[in-house]
Amino acid sequence: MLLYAALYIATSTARAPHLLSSVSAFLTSPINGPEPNATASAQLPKPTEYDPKLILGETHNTEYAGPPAGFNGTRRANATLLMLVRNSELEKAKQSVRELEEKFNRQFGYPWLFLNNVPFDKEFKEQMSALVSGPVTFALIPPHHWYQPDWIDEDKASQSRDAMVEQNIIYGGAVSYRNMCRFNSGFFYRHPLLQQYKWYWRVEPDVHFHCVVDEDPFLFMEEHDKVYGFTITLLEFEKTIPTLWPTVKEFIEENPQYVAPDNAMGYLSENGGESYNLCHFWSNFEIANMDFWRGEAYTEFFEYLDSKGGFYYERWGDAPVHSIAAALFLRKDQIHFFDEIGYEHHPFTHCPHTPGTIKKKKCTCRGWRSFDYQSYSCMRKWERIFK
Ligand SMILES: Nc1nc2c(ncn2[C@@H]2O[C@H](COP(=O)(O)OP(=O)(O)OP(=O)(O)O)[C@@H](O)[C@H]2O)c(=O)[nH]1
Ligand SMILES: [Mg+2]
Repeated sequence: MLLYAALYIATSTARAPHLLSSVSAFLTSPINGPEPNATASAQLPKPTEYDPKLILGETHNTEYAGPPAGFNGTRRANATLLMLVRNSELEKAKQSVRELEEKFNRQFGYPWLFLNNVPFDKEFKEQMSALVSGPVTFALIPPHHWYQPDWIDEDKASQSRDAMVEQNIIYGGAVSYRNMCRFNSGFFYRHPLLQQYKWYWRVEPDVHFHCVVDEDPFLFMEEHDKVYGFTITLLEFEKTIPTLWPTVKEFIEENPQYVAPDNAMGYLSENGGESYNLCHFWSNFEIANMDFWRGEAYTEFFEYLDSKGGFYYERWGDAPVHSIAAALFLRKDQIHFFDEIGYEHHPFTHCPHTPGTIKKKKCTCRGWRSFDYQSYSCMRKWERIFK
């Protein structure tokens, strides 16, 4: 294992010398101390204990020669399969990976990248490497991309957490969940190992892929000028985002130049943007172009939201943050609904509804189980903007 790590660091830094300078920059950046509130996350090891070389990751299965001929032959997009995960979620992560490999990746051969805020353990790396068809990298998140920044007023944040616990709001008391939402909103695409990629498919532990994916979704996106792809759209818990929409409105009043013509505001709002209808794309599944997150509009947007502290003073999720940005800063036709990808993240399942697709894609889900037209879904609001 150590040999792999040494070899990988040697080869990756030789190929990309900027990685080393990025790591030095991370090392000199301010890093938070332990989290002050007595929540589960406060028990995490302090970020400074880890070897910064772990940020550059450890790659396994480097001898992989590529997928068998067929499908797209050897043409592949500049893409990675991406999972943020904890060591304790190994079995659930394996379940997701096994299904995506079987339904898609064994034929396409995209690399996997696993990210974690603590180092991956030996068991996780060994078992996952045995499961995937191609190269797989395990890497640490730079601490200052993860932990609550020290400019956050912790008294105010902890009062808000306590109030959310009182109201039984899911993950209302968790600092670690907030770290995760902020990381997924504004940092994952800045990880040094993601710089080489344009596209990612976000995968979570314990999800199901119900249909054969025999057309490359990355190439589809690229060839059809798509930027953001989803399978499930639903309503957000309002109590987790009370000031998000007013903040978005302030941002777009100050920066109207970022709002795209022919955007998807009609999906987000019933009254032209006066109020938010809570619709968002469920971001535990995303296939998207990171150039969008890295671009000026989203960078300014994320910085603006982050500066208001709502990831900690409330519990802003990456799903509404990504969705609102995609819906406002992209043309609506740059957002793609992947009907043919049967997908399940408890408690919701999307099963294809285009006639003939369930049979054609050998789906194991039943159409009637599909969440798409249930009351909590926003699919009708998505569809209405194309009528
Ligand atoms: N490394 C790491 N990953 C985390 C942490 N918290 C959440 N994640 C990952 O972030 C993603 C989202 O977290 P989940 O716990 O699935 O949150 P959720 O989907 O809103 O809620 P669930 O209904 O519990 O699935 C998953 O890929 C988790 O594995 C953390 O503290 N550390
Ligand atoms: Mg989840």
